[in-house]
Amino acid sequence: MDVTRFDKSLLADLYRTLLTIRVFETQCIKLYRTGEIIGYFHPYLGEEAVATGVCAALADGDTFTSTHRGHGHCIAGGADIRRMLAELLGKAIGYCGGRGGSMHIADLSTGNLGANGIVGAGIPIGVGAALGASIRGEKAVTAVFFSDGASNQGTFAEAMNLAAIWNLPVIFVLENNHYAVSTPVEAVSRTKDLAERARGYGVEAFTVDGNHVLEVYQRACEAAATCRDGRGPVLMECKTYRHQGHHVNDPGLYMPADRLAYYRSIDPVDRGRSFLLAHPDSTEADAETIEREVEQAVADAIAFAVAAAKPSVMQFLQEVVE
Ligand SMILES: Cc1ncc(C[n+]2csc(CCOP(=O)(O)OP(=O)(O)O)c2C)c(N)n1
Ligand SMILES: [Mg+2]
Repeated sequence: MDVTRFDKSLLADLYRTLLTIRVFETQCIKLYRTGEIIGYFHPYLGEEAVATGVCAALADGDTFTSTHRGHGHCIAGGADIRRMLAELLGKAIGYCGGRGGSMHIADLSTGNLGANGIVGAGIPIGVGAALGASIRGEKAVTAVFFSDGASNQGTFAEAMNLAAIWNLPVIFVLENNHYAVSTPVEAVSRTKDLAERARGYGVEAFTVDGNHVLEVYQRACEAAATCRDGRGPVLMECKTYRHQGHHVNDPGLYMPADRLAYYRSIDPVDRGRSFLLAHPDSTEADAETIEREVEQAVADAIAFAVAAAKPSVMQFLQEVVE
């Protein structure tokens, strides 16, 4: 792929988003280790190009649904990382008032219909949003993020079939990171490419390198155009790999060292940096400026969230007992 044909500003934006997810989660894991963040935490490290490329292809008014591994979708969708961090620290200013934590962040102002702790549950929610947009005659598209494990849930089959018969504007984004907890995808699927599953429903589908942000972006733009033309849905399978176990306390010993090394050699953030630098008008200083700004933004978000107030008991109960 000729990366020099993309605008420098797009390459810079993509690198900034990739790096923000990387730095945000790396810092959050430190806060987790010191006990400031509690509960489950499923890192998106290694998968950043999927959310970054897909969300960059979405327009104002589009929506998306997320998963238990949702920080990347949230950030790429445009969420305020200060309020995300506040949520992770259980603070009142957090996206769910400090009640939801990692797996429940939603941000309707950026089209984020919500992370979800139930595997596969975001798929029909996204299809419902697309049905609503289609009934209202809007041109909006919904991206539905889910992973290989969720593609074995009944919700996938039912939602896919409904989206197909109603030609709904849905981009099914199958983040194939090759594991559902410790179960390798090969153990639970006979198809080499999970994209094949969509074709059985008469749905256009393709497989992309999920560690290549420009490939993801370009194919997501095409998928969005297909959906806006009334020829949806589309499924894009993005092949990627986690940098670590299923959640922060899973050592991931079942992940073969050579495969981990391979995927680290095509790290999405490093590649995003090299795509920016491949542009004839880019300099090393451009990348360094982004790096400084991202580090600062995450440091500011941590300071903001640490200083923020915890909810009072009454605040905490609001909307729960009402
Ligand atoms: C319906 C349901 N079943 C089981 C679980 C427990 N669980 C949480 S994450 C997970 C694995 C999901 O794998 P996948 O869909 O591939 O997502 P990934 O973790 O790879 O992003 C499981 C089984 C759950 N949260 N919901
Ligand atoms: Mg998976």
